[in-house]
Amino acid sequence: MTARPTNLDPYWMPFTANRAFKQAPRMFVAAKDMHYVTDDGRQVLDGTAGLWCVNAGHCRPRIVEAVQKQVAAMDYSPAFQMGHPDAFRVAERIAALTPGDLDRVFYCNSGSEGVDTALKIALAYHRARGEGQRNVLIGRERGYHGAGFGGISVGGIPANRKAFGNMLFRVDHLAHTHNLAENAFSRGQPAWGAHLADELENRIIPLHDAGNIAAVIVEPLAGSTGVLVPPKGYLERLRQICDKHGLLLIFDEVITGFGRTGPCFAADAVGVVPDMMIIAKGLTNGTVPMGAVVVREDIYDAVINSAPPGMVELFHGYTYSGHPLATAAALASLDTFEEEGLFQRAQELAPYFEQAVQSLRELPHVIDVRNMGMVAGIELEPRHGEPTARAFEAFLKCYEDGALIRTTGDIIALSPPLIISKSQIDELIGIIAQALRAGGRR
Ligand code: PXG
Repeated sequence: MTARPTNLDPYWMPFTANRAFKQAPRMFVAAKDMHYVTDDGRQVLDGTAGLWCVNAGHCRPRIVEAVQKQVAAMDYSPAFQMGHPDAFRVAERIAALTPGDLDRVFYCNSGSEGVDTALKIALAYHRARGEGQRNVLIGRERGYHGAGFGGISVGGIPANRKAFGNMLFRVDHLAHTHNLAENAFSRGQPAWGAHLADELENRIIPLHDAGNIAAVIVEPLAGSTGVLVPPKGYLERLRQICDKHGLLLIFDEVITGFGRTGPCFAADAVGVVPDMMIIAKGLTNGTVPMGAVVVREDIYDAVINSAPPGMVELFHGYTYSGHPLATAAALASLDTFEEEGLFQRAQELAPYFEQAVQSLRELPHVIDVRNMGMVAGIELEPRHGEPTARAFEAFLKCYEDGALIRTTGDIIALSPPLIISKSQIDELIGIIAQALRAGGRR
């Protein structure tokens, strides 16, 4: 079904300017490796791995075949009080990939559900240990943790919160780490900013009392709000403070997982092991929705052992937790990552990618370029009285010229599939440079 539908009205599109889109729609109808195909037959180079998820590139045969085979063999299996073998296999594979004793895996279907699940497990864990008063959750400004009520509560994006009023109420936020005066044009992790973690100890803990706080949740690298790379030493410092006061540290690795920052997880890149990790997106290479929360074994044990034998221990889960199509896609994706050494490739390609994106600093209105692994943010000076317009015009121009980029505010975010070649990096940066030059006239 590739012909353009005549009626675009019924579909209420997510996080999209519906009216503008429906006047000038942009539609993809096919994808292969590094490219999408538009409904008017143009190839578009994917600079964003879809929405940060297609890390191995599009329609990879192994993944396609695994899903096709699975849908014909067993379409669905009940998630509660029943199991199917691949759900256990995927959990074992994930546990082997995640660092430290992150060894128990709870499935969901998206990052947003993963965030809610992690927050609920944190609360259940403290309660199981007789510390149910620990129920304050700490997020961070400019954090994105999906669109559920839990996620927008600990998240720190004003626009995602302001229309919705009711949120979790025992929540506080750390300051974000973005500072152009100190860190503009940093390559990799910026040098300035580790001390920002001290706010947890100096302001938040005294205010709420450590004994009332359940968990701190952060994206190790904040993606959605414009690629905010963690300052050197910052996440280490958060870890130390959480340890000192018995707070769980949750890393939301929905974007950073599966090679985006180089190694499998950002936790590996910075050498910090959280108590829980949320993953989604790249887990199935974007093919079938799937998310998971990976927790320390003793967190699982505490919750499990607090319930009477034979009883359900955690009253939480989803109809589609560990869906057979998702587990088939996950196994095939993890095999693909492994066979192709994609995380290794990401690390090897990162310096070339860095050089290429940093070359954009000379272009009109570029006020910062930042990068880590295979992710980069290019921040533009907002046009007076028209915030977001400059970046969105660049997005439209790139799309016309054959490249998909992502913008948030006046920041361009790049996160190409890890299979991108050097010449495709050059092509992507060339198209962006042209768009920035064109936009530079205003
Ligand atoms: N946590 C993080 C860190 C995310 O980036 C979610 C949770 C929610 O995941 P789901 O699967 O519920 O959407 C996300 C999602 C963008 C963009 O371009 C980012 C996301 C989704 C769509 C667009 O920045 N991140």
